[in-house]
Amino acid sequence: MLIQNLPPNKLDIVGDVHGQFEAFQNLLHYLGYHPDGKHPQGRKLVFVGDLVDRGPDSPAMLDWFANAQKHYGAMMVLGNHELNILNKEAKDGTGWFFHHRACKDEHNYAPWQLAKEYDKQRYLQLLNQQPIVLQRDDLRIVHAAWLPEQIAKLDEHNQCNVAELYQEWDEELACCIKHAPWYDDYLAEQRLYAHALENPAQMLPELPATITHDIYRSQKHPIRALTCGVEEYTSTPFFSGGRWRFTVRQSWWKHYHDKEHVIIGHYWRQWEGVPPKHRADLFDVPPHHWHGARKNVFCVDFSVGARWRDRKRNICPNDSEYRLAALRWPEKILMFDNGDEKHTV
Ligand SMILES: [Mn+2]
Repeated sequence: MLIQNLPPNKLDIVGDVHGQFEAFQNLLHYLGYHPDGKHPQGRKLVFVGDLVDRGPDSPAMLDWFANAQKHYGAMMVLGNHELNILNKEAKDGTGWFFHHRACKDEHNYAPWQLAKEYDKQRYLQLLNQQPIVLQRDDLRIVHAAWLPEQIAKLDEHNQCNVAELYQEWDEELACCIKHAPWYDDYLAEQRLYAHALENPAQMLPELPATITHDIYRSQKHPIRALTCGVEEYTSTPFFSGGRWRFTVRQSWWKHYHDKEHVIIGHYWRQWEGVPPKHRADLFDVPPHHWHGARKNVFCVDFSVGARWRDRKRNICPNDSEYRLAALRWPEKILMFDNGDEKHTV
């Protein structure tokens, strides 16, 4: 089921792990779990998604989760990275699973464990059984954005196979884009600026049809919107992920007024250090603060997925500015993979 219920237990809600299995094992230790995910007081682990990609051992993370789910009721919601795997979209950092992509990815992410051919089907089955949304009376968990309209659409298809539904909505999205009144202009812009769009040194004029396209695309597909978040216009274009961007991630929590707390990942929050300019406005509060209109949304992703950068600069995990965290519920305490603890406010 795409929307599932959380158990009534005390929870430890883990941010995006991104294949950083060692950091995760350390975090488990500080949270008081046995290495296999059993907690002596019966607490449960919940993951906000993006368990895989970029880090040194995505297969170990999935193997670990499969076992902990089976024996100790660990849960997760799907992140955009799991959905890429399910949809056979080989993107940056997926080379551990899509071996034809590995040579492109190795430069940043190797050495890393590649999935064994005979394990891949098992991983796909495991991921295909995980929900998009987890909830109970006091708490809501989704990878990127709590969007009531999109969750209502999910609810209508709650019994569907997630990979099939994603594909179906993908096709629908592609069709809607092709028939949109701005589509020809969009194609023309993309053709005219094909090279400039991928050149960080090149200044570009504003591309209105591209802006409309990017915002539309981020909103239209319910699963994509919930797991990637929605975009909005920015007057200061920036270069990121190999491409000029005219839209930024929207801080949807500024418009969230429900009383239920929401825990998310996805947004590369930074415990220390300065976030890149295009992300500087996303969280206008210190990193241990709740955010949103009612101060009841919390992003628990502290960018451990960027630790491959440390490897290149010979920075050891304990000195890293990138961290793995869990939010303890209902205590509202943050626990980090180096044993640091911090009350959230
Ligand atoms: Mn994500």
